Amino acid sequence: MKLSRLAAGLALGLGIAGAALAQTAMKISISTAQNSHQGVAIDTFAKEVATRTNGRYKIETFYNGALGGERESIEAVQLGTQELAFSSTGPVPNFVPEAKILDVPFLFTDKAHARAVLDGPIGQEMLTKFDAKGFKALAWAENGFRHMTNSKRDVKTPEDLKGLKMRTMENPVHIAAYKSFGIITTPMAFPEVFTALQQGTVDGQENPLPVIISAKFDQVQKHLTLTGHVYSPCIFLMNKAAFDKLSAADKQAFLDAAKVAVKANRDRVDADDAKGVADLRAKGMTVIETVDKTRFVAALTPVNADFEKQFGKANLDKIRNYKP
Ligand code: EAX
Repeated sequence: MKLSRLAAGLALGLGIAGAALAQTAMKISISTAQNSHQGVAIDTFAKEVATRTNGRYKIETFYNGALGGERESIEAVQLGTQELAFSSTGPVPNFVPEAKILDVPFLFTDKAHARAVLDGPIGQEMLTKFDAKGFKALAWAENGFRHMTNSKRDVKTPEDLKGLKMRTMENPVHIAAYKSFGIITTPMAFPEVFTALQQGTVDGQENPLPVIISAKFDQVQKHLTLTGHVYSPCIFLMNKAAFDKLSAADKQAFLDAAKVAVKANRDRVDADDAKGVADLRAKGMTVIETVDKTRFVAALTPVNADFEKQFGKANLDKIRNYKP
């Protein structure tokens, strides 16, 4: 064993990682709070990387958009000013257009379906598309199924969405679809959303329960409907040059760490989904749990025709009908 490695192992064993030893620090960021499904993901990743590299790599974790919103973080990773980011796919199509197809509304039937697609050949092949853009995409993770909240009224049918001013992600597929519902779309980075809702700049927003809970949107939103209109993946992105510099064993350590983190992330999404409605009701939100999904799907017929043209019906069907 090399001396530096021994020192690192010892330091870690004694709980004094960060002492004088050959250690490379890398940054990773999320736009949600530490106490969230995304926080669990990067905290687990940091711990796993430290263990698997005997403390030679220290992953510094940043929460709440402390290093910028998701688009800015991805930009920083592409430039290499930040080594890693964990992000929803919201702004990803601006960098890797191939990923756009995943954000099509009502594409996935449930989380098991989405996870199977992302972990299977379709998702894994898509991860390789990031290479040419300066990224190493380590793994898909999860944000969850997105639901609508607003401060104006209960949304029971797609007609109830008409005229609502809603913050959207900076994602062209979402924006096109939500316009088709009659929503007045206002794209905005996540760190600005709470204030925009509080000040009434927008009436509503849409996000998975784990995000709604961790961002405390119940404090500024009254009405929640479980529309589940879009499955929102997350992704672990690393600067390609930084990844390429790692030894083969360390590359594997990072990939394995991401895999363990994805499991923790998905488990937390499941836990939040299981208790989210009761939690948010207890905090004063009215929650509509069941809607006639076929009506929401039907409202998207015109824009779906565009999506079929843009992505190819065969490609969409391949995802829709995927069986592991
Ligand atoms: O990644 O921007 C969004 O609405 C995202 O879902 C949120 O930042 C969590």
